[in-house]
Amino acid sequence: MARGAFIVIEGLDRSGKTTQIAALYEHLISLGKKVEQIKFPDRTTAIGKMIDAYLKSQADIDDHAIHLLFSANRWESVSKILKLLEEGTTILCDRYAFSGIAFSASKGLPFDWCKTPDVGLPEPDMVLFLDVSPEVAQERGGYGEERYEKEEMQKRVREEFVRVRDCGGRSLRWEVVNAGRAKDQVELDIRNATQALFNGVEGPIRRLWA
Ligand code: 2DT
Repeated sequence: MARGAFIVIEGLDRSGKTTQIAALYEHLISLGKKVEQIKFPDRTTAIGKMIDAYLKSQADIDDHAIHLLFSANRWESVSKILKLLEEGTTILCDRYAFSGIAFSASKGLPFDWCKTPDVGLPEPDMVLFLDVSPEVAQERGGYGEERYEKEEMQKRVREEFVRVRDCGGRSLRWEVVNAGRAKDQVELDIRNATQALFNGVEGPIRRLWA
């Protein structure tokens, strides 16, 4: 039996990640596929609660320490991810290690240092990067209240995501989707890009940057 596909959706705030993941999820359900949505940070765990307090500015945590907590928050989900994939379930994942590097590096932490704790995580079969300009994000109602939701930070993160893509390694499939267009158009692009994965994937789950 083919294993499930591991699909990660990355992007800036206001890029439509949540909407597009929900649309792809419904599409897969309508095709009768086994599919699960997960998201990082997973704010429900003990580590996730610390991250949540940090993002809401209720706690101050050193930049290095919070980076490691974001990574640990992924590692604590690895057994669940592998189990789902092995039983043939497609995973749609909202943010992953790529956000981890882009956000921390944009605060000035060394890029390679940021990458290290996530080396060896399950590698996605595809990363869809939903790209919007800061101008479009502003038109969509601007940013929210959390720590990183400021225009300057978002601009730097967008630049860091390009570096993250370029360090992806040979096997990583990274697709950029122009998410500045109408919702339906973006939805169609995402469906077309991911379609070949809907019946599962042959071969083992690779490890990220390993
Ligand atoms: P959401 O708004 O999607 O809940 O994200 N972030 C996320 C990091 O700084 N490092 C990480 O490893 C991850 C997964 C991006 C909350 C914010 O947390 C940032 C936005």
